[in-house]
Amino acid sequence: PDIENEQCNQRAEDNKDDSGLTEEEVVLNNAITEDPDSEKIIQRAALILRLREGMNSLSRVLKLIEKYNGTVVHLETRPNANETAQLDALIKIDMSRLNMLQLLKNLRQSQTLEHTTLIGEDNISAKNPWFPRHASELDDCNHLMTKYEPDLDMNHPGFADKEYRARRKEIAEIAFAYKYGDSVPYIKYTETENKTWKSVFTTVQELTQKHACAEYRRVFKLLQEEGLFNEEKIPQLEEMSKFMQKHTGFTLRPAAGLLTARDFLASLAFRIFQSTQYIRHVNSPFHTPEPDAIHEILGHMPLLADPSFAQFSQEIGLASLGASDEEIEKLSTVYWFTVEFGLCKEGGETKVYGAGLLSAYGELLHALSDKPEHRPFEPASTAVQPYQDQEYQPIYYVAESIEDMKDKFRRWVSAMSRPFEVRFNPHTQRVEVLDTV
Ligand code: HBI
Ligand code: NLE
Ligand code: FE
Repeated sequence: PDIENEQCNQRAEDNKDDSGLTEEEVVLNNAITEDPDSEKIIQRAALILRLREGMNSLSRVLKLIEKYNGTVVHLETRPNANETAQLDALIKIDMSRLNMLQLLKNLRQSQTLEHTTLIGEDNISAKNPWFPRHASELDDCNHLMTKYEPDLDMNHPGFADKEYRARRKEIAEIAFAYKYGDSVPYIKYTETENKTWKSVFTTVQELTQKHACAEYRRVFKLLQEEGLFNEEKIPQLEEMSKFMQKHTGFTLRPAAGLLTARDFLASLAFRIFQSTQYIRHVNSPFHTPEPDAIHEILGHMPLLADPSFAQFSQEIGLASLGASDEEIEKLSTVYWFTVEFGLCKEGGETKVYGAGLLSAYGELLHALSDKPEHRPFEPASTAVQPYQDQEYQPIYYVAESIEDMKDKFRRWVSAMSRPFEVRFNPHTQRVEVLDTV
């Protein structure tokens, strides 16, 4: 056995350089010596070990972790499927990077390996993704999707209009410069922009009387009474923000354009709505494929000032934090068929609560006609229904009521596989994470 061990050590030696480190350890080591903070940076890692002498081996490993000033944050064992005298263990530890390297070296050395085998190691950051924990961190959640921009899309009504494109840029700059805590900058809208508003507003005002859900009509009236909604001029986002804050705590921050679904949904977790501030092109007042301030103000803001709808909006936002890409896709599809294009029943009639319909009368009338298909809202199937974001929808989902839609959503979303839970603490305005792994 001694000879065998000798050979074994010799082979291990062959892979090492003069300093006695393997190649990957050298790389890691170099990174660490260049980084004066490596002693201070505590990282979390997961080790999967085979413990050859069961609990005895476990106590050796734990002593070793203690020696390197590590903290065990999670420990699980189970009998090895093939060799019941052995245990497999999952140990998650917090430890400085420098000590982590030493610990891994030690675990790999033959002395420790007689008792344990290091099967896997993982810096678990993939399972612990970054997401904003406080509204101030939304300053980093403003990634745009390059879709339907007048500079890029030849079908955009503003594509050939140089002046329009320059105006869009000017207003986008305001959003890029915005930082948490600022009030939303005032925009002096042009005569043309106010004219566009007027033509949309007067039609929406008339149509929503008859076709919008009761929750929308209630707040719309309030906004008119307070003078914020009138046909003459586009309301300022800062004033809309103050109005919503008074009713539900929702506030606004300016967005430069269509944001990624992840960034857009994240802000909702903090009861913050990222709103565009530019106005659609004057040649297409009644429908635009991309969000603009008219869509945000007429479509979204009345319902964001409704307590129950605001609650739903925050819950879909909280569900998105740290979700996988696949889950984000499902959440944004549900968002699309509810918040953007939802229909609901009300006293035997079908009404509209989707913002994309409330701000686009062409599509509103289409949605309520017998042309498109109406299906009952069911989160699991709705979440995987491909949708159309250039033209009118061929399918709409009808909820029994907004309240019922919210209940169904809650039941569905609670089965999502995120390995932790989040909750919003209104006192600190922070999202708290409860590890359930
Ligand atoms: N970005 N600025 C902005 N406004 C929206 O309404 C919006 C968005 N990004 C994505 C999005 N809406 C939704 O369609 C879902 O993907 C969440
Ligand atoms: N089609 C809507 C409108 O014209 O107001 C905007 C939809 C944004 C998703
Ligand atoms: Fe929208």
